[in-house]
Amino acid sequence: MSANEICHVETTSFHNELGSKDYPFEKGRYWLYTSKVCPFAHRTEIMRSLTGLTYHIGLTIAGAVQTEHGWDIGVRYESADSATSPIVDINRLPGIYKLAAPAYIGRASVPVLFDTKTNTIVNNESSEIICQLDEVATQYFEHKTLYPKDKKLLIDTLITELADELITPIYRAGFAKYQQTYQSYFGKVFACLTKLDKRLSETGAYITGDNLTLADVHAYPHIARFDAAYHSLYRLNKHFIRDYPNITDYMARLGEISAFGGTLDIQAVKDGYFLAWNQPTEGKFTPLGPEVNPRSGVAVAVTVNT
Ligand SMILES: N[C@@H](CCC(=O)N[C@@H](CS)C(=O)NCC(=O)O)C(=O)O
Repeated sequence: MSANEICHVETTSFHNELGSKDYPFEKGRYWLYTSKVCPFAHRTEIMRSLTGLTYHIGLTIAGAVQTEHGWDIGVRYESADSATSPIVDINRLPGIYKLAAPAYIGRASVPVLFDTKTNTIVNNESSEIICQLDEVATQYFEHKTLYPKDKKLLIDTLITELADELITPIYRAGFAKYQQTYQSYFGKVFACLTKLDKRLSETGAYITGDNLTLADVHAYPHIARFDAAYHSLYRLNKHFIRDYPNITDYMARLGEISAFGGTLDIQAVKDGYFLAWNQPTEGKFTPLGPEVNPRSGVAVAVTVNT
């Protein structure tokens, strides 16, 4: 399998619904597998925390550095949040996929929302998982939805824009094999950041206005990884995020919310990207700079004291 084949713009295979007849919401029944490096998995950690579902859905955060054997859930990421996987005899995430669907031969990606009652995978697509967490928490608890009916169209449009104009181009540039391909996606990434900076100068606190929505949960994880990882690893080096004043303020604002800033670990992100087997660099070591705000990921200085 080549690096391009496992690039993050690939699709996922499990699309069941938490809260449906087959997967009714029950305290303690479902389990999330994530990794600190993965921005898609990060969305689900943010949402689990924002909804208060931390008390109802367990979490195993895999070791941040992925190898060719898949995510390591045996030696998990050390934190108060990350618990031992309930499937104790399986140490690698591909084993969980095999248990859930023995004939499955696709990627064993994070995030995974797993059903411990039937040993099946409910869903492995972050954008769907976060919607489902939002819905379940709104239905059963006092969570105020981040996907209100009157804003759905706007939120969907912004999420699609972020995916097509920022997130996918980040990976396409990063894994490009030719100058021209790299250049064209490089241009798209920085055009989108300029557009987002302008948008944030007009909207107020968050992407859609004064209230936090699912669009912010989509935006934060990739932007938080930009200065420390994508800028150098994927050669997206026209600007740092810190060169965009409104995005910088926005990221600082989100970083103050514990579900966002408290779930970001920039060192784990850097190790995960720079030491992984499937990244576009030969040297397997982690760069020392830039110095970033630990709650937003935005560079505070581009020099580093060694
Ligand atoms: N579309 C998926 C993407 C998930 C994804 O690409 N995860 C990556 C890490 S960032 C992964 O686990 N890759 C492992 C592999 O492909 O083997 C989502 O949004 O959940």
